[in-house]
Amino acid sequence: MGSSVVDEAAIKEFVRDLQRALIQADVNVKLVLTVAEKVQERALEEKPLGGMTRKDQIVKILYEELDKMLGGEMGLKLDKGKTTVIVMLGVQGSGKTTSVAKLARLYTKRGFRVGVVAADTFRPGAVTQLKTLCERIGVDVFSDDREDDSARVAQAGKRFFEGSKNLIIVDTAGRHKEEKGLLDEMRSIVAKVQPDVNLLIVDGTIGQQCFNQALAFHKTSPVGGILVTKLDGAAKGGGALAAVAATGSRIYFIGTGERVDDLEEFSSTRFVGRLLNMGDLKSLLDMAKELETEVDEKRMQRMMSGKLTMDDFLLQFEQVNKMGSLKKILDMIPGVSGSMKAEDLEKAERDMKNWKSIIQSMERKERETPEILNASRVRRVARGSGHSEKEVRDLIVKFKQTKSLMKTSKGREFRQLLRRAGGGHGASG
Ligand SMILES: Nc1nc2c(ncn2[C@@H]2O[C@H](COP(=O)(O)OP(=O)(O)OP(=O)(O)O)[C@@H](O)[C@H]2O)c(=O)[nH]1
Ligand SMILES: [Mg+2]
Repeated sequence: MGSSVVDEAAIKEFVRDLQRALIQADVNVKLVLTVAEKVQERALEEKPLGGMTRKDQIVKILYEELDKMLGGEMGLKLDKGKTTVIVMLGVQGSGKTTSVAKLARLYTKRGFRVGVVAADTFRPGAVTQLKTLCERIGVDVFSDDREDDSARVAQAGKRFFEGSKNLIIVDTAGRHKEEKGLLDEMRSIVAKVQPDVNLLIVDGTIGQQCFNQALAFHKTSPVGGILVTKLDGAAKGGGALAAVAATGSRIYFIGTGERVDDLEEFSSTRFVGRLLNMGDLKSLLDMAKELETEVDEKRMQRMMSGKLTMDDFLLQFEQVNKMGSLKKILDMIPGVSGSMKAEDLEKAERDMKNWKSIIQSMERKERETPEILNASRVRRVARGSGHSEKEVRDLIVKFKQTKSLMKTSKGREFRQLLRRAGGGHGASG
């Protein structure tokens, strides 16, 4: 009792530490509170993996929650077989023009034929800036200095490159007499060129203003992705999380300097590590994954030696079910094997649900040593789970068959299948 109270106090203290770190990193306070609550709830519920400290475990949980919010690590997938049009959105000085060149560089390296459109007709010098940057990296720029309607330039540029390029990036203005004018301009550019992605460029150093900026753009031109700039300095970029929250889109790239090569693909382990001032979290998460597999290994070992518990039985089936290869597994089990039809599979899935509620009604002792399940225990479990005694007895029979199967050569195959199915269930659980 005493130790769990201490544990709870420690958990709360760690969560408060992390909360402070996030707020210092400019993460929106409301977001911090929501995430922290979830983290605390999970930390109190989940036991740390053997060999992992409470603190590491809480960081891991926090990472998982933030990663969920950030949408994972999936990069921006572009298809070389079609022409993709990206329009840059962002307030003045956020880094749009620089990022156009960075993206052009990156995708040229990846074998794309990139064309850039200079549609910032507002700021004198904008076209020259873009041309200078692109000349250095050998990327074609379309511009028209007689036209001051940016939407028309954008459209002409798209037409110009269509057919010869498979990635067209449109640079836009960020400066305007007033915000409304800028948003209207973006709306008409987007209406004219029908981009595949509206990429929002967010200055990583601006912090809390991110939310309203992102929301304003998103309302006029739905944001499809985010690029956070200027994360080469001291800024932690927590404001960018608000841009994610406001638009519901992912961060795809991080700008890490003024040079054209200073662009990184977004990595949530690095980003969250930076927010928490803990470097790249990858090694911590790798360790957790290893510990998780070890636990599984131990379970496997136990199963191989024929010491199967009801919990093992259920857990393995649940894992397999998650992987969607239930049919293959069930085919190997005595009594279920033979050709499985769709309705059989449905029945098997139903069975599994029933088994789960039956097993959950067993006492711990009974789950660990099912042999003790005598008639009166079976009756109690049946009543407790709302199933018939026959169903409980059937489950026990299946369990026994599986247990003895584990020791045979067919069992080895079975275990390999389970291992493959259950393997690689990583940090996201
Ligand atoms: N340190 C650093 N500086 C950056 C980064 N990205 C852009 N900058 C600098 O930020 C300043 C503004 O960048 P621009 O690309 O001109 O910004 P913009 O959004 O096009 O600005 P407007 O055209 O005025 O709307 C320039 O001095 C860039 O060198 C970055 O990732 N890191
Ligand atoms: Mg610019």
